[in-house]
Amino acid sequence: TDLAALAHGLPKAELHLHLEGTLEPELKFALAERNGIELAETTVEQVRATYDFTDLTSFLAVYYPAMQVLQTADDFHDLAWAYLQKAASQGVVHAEMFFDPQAHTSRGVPFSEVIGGYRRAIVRAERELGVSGELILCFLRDFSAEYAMATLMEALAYKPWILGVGLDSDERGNPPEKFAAVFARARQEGFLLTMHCDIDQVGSIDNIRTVLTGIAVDRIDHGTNIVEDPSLVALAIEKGIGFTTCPVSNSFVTEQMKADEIVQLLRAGAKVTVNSDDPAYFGGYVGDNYAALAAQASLSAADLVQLARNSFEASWLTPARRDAYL
Ligand code: ES4
Ligand code: ZN
Repeated sequence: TDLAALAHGLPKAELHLHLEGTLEPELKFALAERNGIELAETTVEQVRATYDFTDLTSFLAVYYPAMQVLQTADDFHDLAWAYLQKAASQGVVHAEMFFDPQAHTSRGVPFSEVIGGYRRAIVRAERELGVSGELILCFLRDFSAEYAMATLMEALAYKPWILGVGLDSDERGNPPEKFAAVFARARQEGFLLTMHCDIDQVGSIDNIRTVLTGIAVDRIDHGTNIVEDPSLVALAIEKGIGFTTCPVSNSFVTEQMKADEIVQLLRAGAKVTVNSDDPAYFGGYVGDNYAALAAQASLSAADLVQLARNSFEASWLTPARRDAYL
């Protein structure tokens, strides 16, 4: 339809994308072969058959083991380059991309290989695709705060290549306050801050309150449960906080897109954005997410234009570059 074409064609920023979540089965096989790794599956269909997620835990149980094929800077380059080309084909002109260094350093891959490869793909995308890219370092919240702090210290050597820090993985039992000192130090070092406040957890409204008023993040990833508390929604709007929602991902980890919550935030005037999260696993890149939400919530063309506009407003582009897109 025209709306789906608009969803894919509108120039947009992607603000919630895990680079490790862009590993398509075909590239997984190619990297396994290059690195001499034996995989349990031998066909793309067999790999996709394991993508039978019912919640975050069942997703993460497939997501982390797949990363073993990523070993050298070339591997990380090839992963990010494939994503950036695909994103460009769905209207992305700017991408602020999460990466999970601890998913690699914890299995012996040096931080320098990870970030060196990703950075090379970003420089290439700028030159060959006209797409700008930035990295956001995510700490894995199921590891210790000490390991997160050590990772932050290691990242300081690469400050010009890292725009901000985030927090992802399993939220249960790992609330934002566990990382308060790490995020305070990150802010001191000049990084922008965001955190996943996931959507399938009872009581997540408390975590949203903590990240808004205590940690004082610049953005919230997911966070759609905030609609449970209208006074918090008003506070987020007053602070100009962006929300990076991921409808297709939501439908996997919670069995619904959270379309009502996303539209409620859109109508309230919050800087709510639409993103792809882990597109290789959930089967939808960012344009597909705009289209899926539009179909589910009967959005208008003007709504899609507003969502794309929000993606620049909630981005961490410099004001001059952001305004050039508005
Ligand atoms: C993630 Cl869907 C999701 N939730 C939490 N952490 C993640 N890391 C990658 N995808
Ligand atoms: Zn995410």
